[in-house]
Amino acid sequence: MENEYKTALVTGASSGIGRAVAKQLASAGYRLVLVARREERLQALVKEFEPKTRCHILTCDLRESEAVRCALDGLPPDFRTIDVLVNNAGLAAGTEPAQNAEWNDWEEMISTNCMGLSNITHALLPGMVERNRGHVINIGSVAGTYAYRGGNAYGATKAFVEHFARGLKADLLGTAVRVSTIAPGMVGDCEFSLVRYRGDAEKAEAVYTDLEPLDPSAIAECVAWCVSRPAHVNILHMEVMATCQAPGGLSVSKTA
Ligand code: 8X3
Repeated sequence: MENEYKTALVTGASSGIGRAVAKQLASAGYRLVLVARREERLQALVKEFEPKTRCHILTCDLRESEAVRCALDGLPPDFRTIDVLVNNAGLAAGTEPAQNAEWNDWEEMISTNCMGLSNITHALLPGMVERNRGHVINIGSVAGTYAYRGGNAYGATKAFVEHFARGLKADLLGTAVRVSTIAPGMVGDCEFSLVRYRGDAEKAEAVYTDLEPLDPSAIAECVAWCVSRPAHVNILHMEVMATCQAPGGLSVSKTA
């Protein structure tokens, strides 16, 4: 049986993977609620999509649960029934070893990647269950499965994202609501690395020189594929790496 999804909400829709997902879902005929903090960027996206795709913009900070609830309550009636929630908003900050990391960076990653994602999921899930229709798609990371140097708190937040989805799937058993996590590896052509290196463009670009990373559209295609599976098929986890990337294995130090 085909699913009957009509409206998708994408967080972090103003750039990178979120923007690419919004594009894919727009071309698949979805009505879109686009969430981000930067309104001008969302406006530009809406200009690109309309009139073919109906869009509604929500500018709010996902870390603030009251603000999230107010924003969702204020959605116009024909945007209120969210069928697909794409939990994409998130960031990595810093690559220092844990013992040298900035507390603010950890706090920002934990509050955005875990709290923000939980806030909006908590707000939208009951409606999906009530309608017995919906799909939560989390954008995780290979960093949530494979630990690497400097990945510390970022990897841990993505492990949360991954495991949270598995927990949701367990709780949603017996309903038609589906849950997926897509875990990308290196994705270029977006702000991920620039944010991680706090705006240092040289360092950010160096990560992707002499190799071919994924681009955001590769991940957006995975999202579109997951949501378009027949209603009885739930893709729980997809791990997607660039061909040039592989899990690194264990390290040993003889000086410790
Ligand atoms: C980031 C994945 O491989 O760039 O989510 O650390 S990687």
